[in-house]
Amino acid sequence: MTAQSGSIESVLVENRVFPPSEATMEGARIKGMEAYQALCDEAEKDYEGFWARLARENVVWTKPFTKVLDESNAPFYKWFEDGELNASANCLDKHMGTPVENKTAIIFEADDGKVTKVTYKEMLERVSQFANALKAEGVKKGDRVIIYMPMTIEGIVAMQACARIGATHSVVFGGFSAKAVHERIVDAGAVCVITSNYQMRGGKELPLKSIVDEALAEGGTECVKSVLVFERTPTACNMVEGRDKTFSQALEGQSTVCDPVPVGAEHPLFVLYTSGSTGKPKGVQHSTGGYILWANTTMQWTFDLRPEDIFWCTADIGWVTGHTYITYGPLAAGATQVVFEGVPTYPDASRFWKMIQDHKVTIFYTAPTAIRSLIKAADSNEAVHPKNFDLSSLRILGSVGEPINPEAWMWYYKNIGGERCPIVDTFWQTETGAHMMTPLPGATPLVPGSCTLALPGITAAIVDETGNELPNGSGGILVIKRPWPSMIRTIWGDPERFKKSYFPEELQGAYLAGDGAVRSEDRGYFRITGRIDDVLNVSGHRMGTMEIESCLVAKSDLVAEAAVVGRPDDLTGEAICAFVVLKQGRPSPEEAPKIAKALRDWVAHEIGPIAKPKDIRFGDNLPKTRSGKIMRRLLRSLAKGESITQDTSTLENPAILDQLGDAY
Ligand code: 6R9
Repeated sequence: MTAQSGSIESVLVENRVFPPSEATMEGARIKGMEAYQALCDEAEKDYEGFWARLARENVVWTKPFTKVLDESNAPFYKWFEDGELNASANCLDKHMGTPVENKTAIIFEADDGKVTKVTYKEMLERVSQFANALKAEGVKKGDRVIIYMPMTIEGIVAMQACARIGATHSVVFGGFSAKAVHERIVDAGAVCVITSNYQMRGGKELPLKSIVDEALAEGGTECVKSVLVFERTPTACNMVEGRDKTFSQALEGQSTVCDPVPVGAEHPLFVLYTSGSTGKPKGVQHSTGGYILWANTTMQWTFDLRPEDIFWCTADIGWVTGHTYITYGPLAAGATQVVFEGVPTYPDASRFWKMIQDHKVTIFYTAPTAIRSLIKAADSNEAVHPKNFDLSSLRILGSVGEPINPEAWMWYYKNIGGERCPIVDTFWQTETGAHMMTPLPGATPLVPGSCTLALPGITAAIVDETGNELPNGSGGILVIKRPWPSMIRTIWGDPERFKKSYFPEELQGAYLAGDGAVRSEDRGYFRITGRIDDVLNVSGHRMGTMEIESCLVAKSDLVAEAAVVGRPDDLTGEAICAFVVLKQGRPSPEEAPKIAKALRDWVAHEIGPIAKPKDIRFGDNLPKTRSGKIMRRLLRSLAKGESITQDTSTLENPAILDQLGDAY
């Protein structure tokens, strides 16, 4: 937190402002800044009363809560503690007998373009049947279930089915390695793994089940009693007698009726692992009541959701965005949503635009990294340019995962939104559960590259290293001053790390987001300047530098020492750069590319392809201070290709800098 916060760049002056058009404001749920302000005032006057009102309006309770916020054991806050509910019932059962019952819940488009639709009623039946199958496997309330699935209706059904019986799911992104799956199974103490034989991405059939097998072959996995395998493709996969069942075997004879199990509001709905500043990923634990409340409310507020909307969030269920804005939020809000299995560049880079046209998408929510790569593709190939498609159905655009640069924002605004659709630049995190700061379509004047203001009830502020609030215009540390319902409850199995990571003593009880930010002088708008810890944001995916370092060093036949830093990248936001000292010493220029490839393959195998370093540089040593500390500041400059102007007098071995010039 301390290292870089002083060097946060100052605000680039951004003069362009786009107030909401009359058409956007017409019928908006939160219409005009006065309406926004009224909600903020309500929260400020009576914080608990505000949240209690929303919790009564937006959540169905089987047992109403009488207490709102319990701060007695801060920072282990409790919300609506004596209330009871079921998350799946809040997404499905509550719509039965209403016009939503026979509405399409999911329009699924497979990698090969095949479209399948499911209504809310059908979803309820499928989730119930799957929940019964889980029960038959002995899975019960409080158990943990690992889900390692492709983007499919079945993945969403599996998550909802866990929620229905009160089991805590932990979804592992389908691009992660066997080692990552193993670590999560052991840390969570999972009793069941739900996976798929293969996944289809960009026309390729990629294995998933064999990765689960590899993970389960390692020690510490005795907790896993059963593995359920979705047959995504007809290709056979290894099945272990007595442990593994296909979905068809597991579902056979199971009833499509299953009563949802009521759980306490604080019951852990899910644990989602994310990178932190140490080598070990953190299991971010979320509650049921507060989480569902904010998932549903933000779905309605941020996207100004209307009954006729066709919503499309392009995230994967392996990330928090997929949890909140695919599996839970849209269903809780009764929306029709598009779910996409594939990748934006297959069969070509117009796939997103074609899908918006085909499904008449009205709200489109994606990541800056996707936008940047599609800009690049459209620039070099007319045929995939969005101008060839009818995007007139669009009403609202969204951005999430990393800061969106003003150039990409303008392109998105003009070429996708036809200068008609507001862009909601939503800032939030795995830990926050749902949106924290975002413009509201019918209220907030937009400024490219800014997530504008905190949602009503969210007390975002910028402070210095001692927790004192800074005036607009000065960069600092982003905090949330008061607890909010959808916040992280703890790190699974590590309450001490939770306290230390998010509520450091210096910050006077505020939640430390881990990002730097600055507020504009005129409007007080927030602009996120990037992580202030050892976490990189590569294509919107969080990667811990320590995690990659530990992985490189674990290749002990080759690597003696490694340091990983980020550098800006036009396409991926940040790129991973590894500085490596080999046991054999510096490789020859002929050898270096081969060793670099071997190291990349190793990282892909150990963590996942998204963690592969883009640049690898070799030296006889790393630049260190006389006391032996790696000078990361210098490594960051080298990674950027800058000439070293910093003071290197404390450096033990200045000659090393010359060796680190070539990237492989
Ligand atoms: C939802 C999600 C969280 C980190 C966060 C920040 C970055 C996310 C952003 C943004 C600028 C936005 N981030 N949204 N930065 N503007 N609109 O991405 O969760 O994977 O946990 O990442 O992503 O750095 O701290 P997660």
